Amino acid sequence: MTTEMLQVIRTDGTVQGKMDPPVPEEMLRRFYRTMIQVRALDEKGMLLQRTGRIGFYVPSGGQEAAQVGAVAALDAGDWVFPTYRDPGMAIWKGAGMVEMIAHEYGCATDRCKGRQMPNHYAFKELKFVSISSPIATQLPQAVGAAMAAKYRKSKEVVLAGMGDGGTSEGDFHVAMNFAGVYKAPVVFYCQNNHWAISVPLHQQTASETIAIKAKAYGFPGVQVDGNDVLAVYKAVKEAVDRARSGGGPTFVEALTYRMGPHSSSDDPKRYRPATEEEDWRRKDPIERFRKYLQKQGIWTEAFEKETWDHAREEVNAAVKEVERAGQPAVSSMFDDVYHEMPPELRAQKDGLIEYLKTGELKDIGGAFPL
Ligand SMILES: Cc1ncc(C[n+]2csc(CCOP(=O)(O)OP(=O)(O)O)c2C)c(N)n1
Ligand SMILES: [Mg+2]
Repeated sequence: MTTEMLQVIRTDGTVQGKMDPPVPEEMLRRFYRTMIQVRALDEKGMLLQRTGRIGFYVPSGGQEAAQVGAVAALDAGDWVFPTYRDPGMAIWKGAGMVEMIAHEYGCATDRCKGRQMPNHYAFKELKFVSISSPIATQLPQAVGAAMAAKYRKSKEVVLAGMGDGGTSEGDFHVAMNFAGVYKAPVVFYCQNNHWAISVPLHQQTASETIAIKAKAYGFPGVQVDGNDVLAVYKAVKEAVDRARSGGGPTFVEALTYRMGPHSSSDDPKRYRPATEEEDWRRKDPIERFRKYLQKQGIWTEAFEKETWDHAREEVNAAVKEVERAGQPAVSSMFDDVYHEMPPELRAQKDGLIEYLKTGELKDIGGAFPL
């Protein structure tokens, strides 16, 4: 058990740890591109919400390295049980921008048919499991999936994501205990961004660190600089390798910061000092990785421009496409509930369709209140 925070890239972009084996250059570029895709999606997501085109958005600015470094340590066949602040994990696993944004709109082409909360993506074929809104409920599910993989001798590993706030839930302790006892092939991955909406970390736990809690459950816990994509990758890769080789769970705590509001419905100025945000802005994970790439001779201005242009064009084109899709048919809310629709529900559906024909029902939109 170590209480030292693992770091590879210092804030000035110089290297202090060692990547062994080294990360190939193409993968370094992909880290950068994906982090920028997440930020471009965020910029647009907040604008779309502020201009009333979507109801709700959850930004994850500041946590791009924590998302991308962790998911990159998995194999394609591994599972992610994410939180609502992990779009980078979905993008890395192969989710398309059109599908991501269709979900934000809950439009006719949204896979969730507008029935899930925005930002609660689900990509079955990518093993990116539908996001649970009640925090930490995904953790026992993730351990269950890991146990299933173990029984099937499949070598699949499960990443179980949570925030610092999630660690105060009963589900967190249930999952940790079960995984420790049965050596489930799971990596518990906590993005400690220091806030759970307006609740600061020191009101969340009296423990020295969150990672140290793993010791009580009988498996290793490590703390890593969550704004350092290489450190996150390294720590999670070790944990994934341990899980895959039968060594059981690991807990990884990534220290990071939510640079924006909790969601589009939150105003962090009401509960945290601006100086704290400024301090963390200086540790911006994208800036830090850019400096690193620059020092490695990989970054050029042309690469920067091309990466940002591509990310913004991709997002803008996706918005255009999604807006053409329109809303799901109101009558679709009756679908997928029963294999054969019971007569009372059929009557309600028919009644609603008749009522809609009167044209009395106008705009039923509005901001989601969370
Ligand atoms: C069981 C439960 N209680 C309360 C909430 C309301 N809620 C939504 S997000 C959140 C804060 C979670 O904080 P954290 O786990 O640190 O994740 P972060 O939002 O910082 O990424 C809370 C309390 C919820 N969704 N589920
Ligand atoms: Mg948090």
